[in-house]
Amino acid sequence: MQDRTYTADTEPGDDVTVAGWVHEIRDLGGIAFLILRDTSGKIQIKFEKDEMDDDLVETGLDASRESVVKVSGAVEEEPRAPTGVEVTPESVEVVAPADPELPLDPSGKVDADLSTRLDNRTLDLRKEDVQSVFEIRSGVLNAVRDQFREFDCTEINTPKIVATGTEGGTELFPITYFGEEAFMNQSPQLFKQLIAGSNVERVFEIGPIFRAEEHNTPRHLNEATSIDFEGAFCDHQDAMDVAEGIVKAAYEAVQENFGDELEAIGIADEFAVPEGDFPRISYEGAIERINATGELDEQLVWGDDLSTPAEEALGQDVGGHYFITDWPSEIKPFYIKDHDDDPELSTGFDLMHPRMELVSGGQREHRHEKLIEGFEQQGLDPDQFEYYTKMFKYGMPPHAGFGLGGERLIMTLLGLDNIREAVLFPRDRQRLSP
Ligand code: ATP
Ligand code: AMO
Repeated sequence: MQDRTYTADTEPGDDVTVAGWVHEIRDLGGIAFLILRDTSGKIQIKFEKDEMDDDLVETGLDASRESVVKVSGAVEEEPRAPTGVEVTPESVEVVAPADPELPLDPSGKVDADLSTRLDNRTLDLRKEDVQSVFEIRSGVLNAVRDQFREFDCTEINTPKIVATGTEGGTELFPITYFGEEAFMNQSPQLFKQLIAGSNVERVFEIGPIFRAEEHNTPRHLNEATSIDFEGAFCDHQDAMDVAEGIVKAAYEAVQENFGDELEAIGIADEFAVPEGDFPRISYEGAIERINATGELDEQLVWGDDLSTPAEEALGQDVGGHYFITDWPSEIKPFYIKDHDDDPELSTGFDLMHPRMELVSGGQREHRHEKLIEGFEQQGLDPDQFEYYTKMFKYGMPPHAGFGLGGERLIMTLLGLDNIREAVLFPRDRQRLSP
C-alpha cells in the first residue's frame, strides 16, 4: 500500500500525505480551499495564494472535480474547517485527472436517475449514502455468516452450472456446456439437501441464483444472492427458528455497527431491530385475514397463491415480519414434505416482511418413494434427477431448510425503493452491462 494517511486519521501537528478525490474547490480570492475526499471522510486543503508557490496553487486549484490528487503538508487546527483541521500543502500532485464533464454528480447536489447511476457505478459509489448501503450489505453478510456458525453450520459452495432446474414456475437460463444443454442454477436446493444428508448435517451457502423471470419489478432480479440453509434432523419449525435468528442477527449487526451509515442514508431515526417472536400465521388464517381487510377486489379462496396486493394487505395488517405456514401442497415444490396427517397441507413456509416475501422454506420429503411420487405429480421426470433421488436410498435423514433473498433482506432493512439499489451491478431484463 502507498504511504498515506486517511483523512480521518490526521491530527494537528502531523506532517501527512493524503490522497483522494477532489470533492469541491471553493475560491474566495486571496484564499481558496480544496476539499479532498477519501474512504474515511473529507479534509480541507488550504491555499493562501500570496504566500505559496504559484505552481503549487495552480496545480491544486486547476484540478477538476473528481480528479485524484495527492497532497503532502502540515496538519493544523482550524475551527472553521469542516473537520476542525486543515492541511497547508507543501506539494500537490494530480495523480489521475477527471474529465470535467461528469455523467453524474458525486457530491449528490444534482440527482441522477437509477439507470444513469447504474451505468456509472464508480461515480455513484463516491456518494456517502450509496457507499453506506454497500458497507451495510457487507456487514450484514458477515453477521449472517457469524450467526450460521453459531448455529453450528458449515459454509458450502455448490455448482452454478447444472443439468436440471428445481424451482417450478421460474424460468431457466440455458447455456451450452461442451455441446450439451445445461442451465444456470436457480437455487442450490438439491445440492444443499445432498450435503445435509451426509454427516456434515448443517450447511449454509451465500451465492448467486439465476432466474430468467420475465418480471420487471422493483423486487425481482435475474441474478440474485441467495442465503440458503439446510439442516439434517430439523423440521420446518426449526428451519423457521433459524430463518428468524438470521434476519434478527442482520438487523442487530446494523444497529450495533453501522450508526454512521444509517445516518448517511437518512434512516437512523426510524431504524429498529424487530422485537419479539415473528408470528406464525397459517395459510388458511392468512387468507381469512386478507379477505377481512376488504382491500382486495376479489375474495381469496383456498389454493390461491398470494398476489402482491394480497401480500401488501396482510403486511399492513400484521405490521412487522411474520411467517405464513401450512401452504396447500399443490402450490409448493416437489421437495417440500406434506403433513403426515393431512397430505393436502405442506410444511412449506414463507417469511414475510410487510413489503414482500423474504424467505421460502420447509421440511423436505426424505422418503425415496414419496419423493419419486412428488416428481410425477409435478409432471417432472424423476430419471432426470437420478443423481439426487438415488442418495435418498442410502440413509437420508429428515431435514429442513430455507432460501433467503439477500438483496430483499437489504432492501427491506434499509427501506430502499428498488432492489437494484442493493446490488452493485444488477442484472435485469434491460441490463447486461456493466
Ligand atoms: P418466489 O421466490 O416464490 O418467486 P416472489 O416474491 O419472487 O417469490 P413470485 O412467485 O415471483 O414471488 O410472485 C409472487 C407474486 O408477485 C405473484 O403472485 C404476483 O402477484 C406478483 N408479481 C410477480 N411478478 C409481478 C409483476 N411483474 N408485476 C406485479 N406483480 C408481480
Ligand atoms: P424461492 O424461489 O422462494 O425458494 O427463493 C427464495 C428467496 O429468494 C429470493 N428470490 C429473489 N430475489 C430477487 N429476485 C429474484 N428473481 C428472486 N427469486 C427468489 C426471495 C425468495 O423468498 N429452493 C427454495 C428455497 C428453499 O426451500 O430452501 C427457493 O429457491 O427472497
